[in-house]
Amino acid sequence: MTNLNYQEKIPNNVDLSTDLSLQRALEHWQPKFKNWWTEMGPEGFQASDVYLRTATSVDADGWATYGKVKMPEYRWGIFLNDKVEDRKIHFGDNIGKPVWQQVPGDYRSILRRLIVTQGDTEPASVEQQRELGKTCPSLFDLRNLFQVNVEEGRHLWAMVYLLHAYFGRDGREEAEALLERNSGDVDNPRILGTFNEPITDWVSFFMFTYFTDRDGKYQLKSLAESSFDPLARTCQFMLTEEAHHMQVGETGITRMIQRTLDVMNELKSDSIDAIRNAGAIDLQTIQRYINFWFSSSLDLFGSEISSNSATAFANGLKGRPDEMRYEDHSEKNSTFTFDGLSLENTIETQTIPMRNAMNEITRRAYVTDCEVGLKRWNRLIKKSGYNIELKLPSTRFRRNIGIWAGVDVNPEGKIISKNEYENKLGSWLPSEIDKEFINSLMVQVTEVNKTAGWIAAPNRGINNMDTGYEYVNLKK
Ligand code: BYC
Repeated sequence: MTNLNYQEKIPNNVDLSTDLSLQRALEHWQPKFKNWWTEMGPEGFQASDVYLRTATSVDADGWATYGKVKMPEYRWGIFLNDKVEDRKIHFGDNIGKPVWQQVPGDYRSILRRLIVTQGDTEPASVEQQRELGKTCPSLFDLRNLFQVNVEEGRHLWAMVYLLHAYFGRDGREEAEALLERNSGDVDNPRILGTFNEPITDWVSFFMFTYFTDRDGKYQLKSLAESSFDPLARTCQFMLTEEAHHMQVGETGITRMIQRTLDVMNELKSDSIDAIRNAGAIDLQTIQRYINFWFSSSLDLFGSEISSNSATAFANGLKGRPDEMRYEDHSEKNSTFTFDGLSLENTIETQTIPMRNAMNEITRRAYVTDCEVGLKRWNRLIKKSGYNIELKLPSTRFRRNIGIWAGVDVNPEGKIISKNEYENKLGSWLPSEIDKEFINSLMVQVTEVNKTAGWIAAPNRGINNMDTGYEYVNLKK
């Protein structure tokens, strides 16, 4: 187990002080990161004390140390899981050879692209969420938002370290560019679609942390298998932090549904108007938000048939999540059969080389994981005596990347006419009226032990603290 070095400007467990030019380069980037945080990070609250967890070592006991911190003073640093001696490549064409401690020349540009794409999402999400503090439903939720934000900032550090340490000058240039692109910027947007979608309300925030952070989990799991050992070790540690972000999403949606059910029971009605008049969010609206964020997040896995993913797998750069669960780690001659799109625009069974299906395999593992929450929420609804079922739309619905991009498909997965699609799409996604209603609920609640009326109070605090603890001391 490696303790982090907190004496240095940049906390790290990579012996940064022994590589002076790397240390200098990162110390040069650090004030730029801090400027970016001040300009693009959480709006307001920078002077408030927030009950945050910070990593002090990468082992089970030390990676989460809790205490009140002002966000700009958070100790962003570089932490990699410990090295496994004699680790060998375990998938693709080079099985059994030692993993790489340096970037092989042949794979330099593809590895850099993977790292830049991953790195780009981290600050993007902080930018997307920057206004949410103004409408937090409770101090507990405000603290969770900031915890997610500082850790996404740390995940950016994780990728920037790799770029600086292993990619020379172009790595340094890419690290600068990660602070220059901005979410939603018309001229210089973030790389992947979902990270340019605005997140201006907490329903979207919980959906994003449930669905989009879960994409993060699956992409990180794939990169945690990489034969480029520093990338694998970095992603392994990021995954420990990522779990909390998804938990914020899952418990947030659960509390929202719980509040709706409580209101329905009080009213003895499932009338949408009555629920809304009572200040709760009807389940139909929640379904439309699920449709939006799930379909958007599916695009983040790339195309169903992808030569990029085949190359990344063959070369041992990016594996499948939990690669060891599969029997064949080469997949050189195996095939994958799935429902694809025929030239006549109909759904037809197709068989492709397994390696070209790696994006789709990862997406399927993700969908199965998403379903766990849905099952839990539906149990809650059923227990309250209502016959409404929340559903994930088909993976073919509203896609912008891959074989289903631009194909008119309904949430059940059926190809329909363009006319029908255009007429109905509005009813499957949050409408302007829905958004206005949701925005009307977004009022800041910062009194200790109080929660906004549209969401149930949390039933567990952070780190065994009381739910009513003052998680953020606001500076007036
Ligand atoms: N939007 O062969 P294809 C997270 C591009 S989230 C725009 O289908 P490939 C987080 C693609 O770049 C996880 N463009 O896909 C969550 C390619 O462009 P080129 C982020 C897209 O390359 C919450 C072309 O389409 N992790 O961590 O196999 C908060 C055809 O590509 C999109 C990663 O991204 C899109 N959605 O795979 C904070 C992991 N999808 O080459 C953080 C690293 C595809 O033709 N990235 N394209 O110019 C990758 O593994 C891969 O780049 C992708 C795409 C999975 C994204």
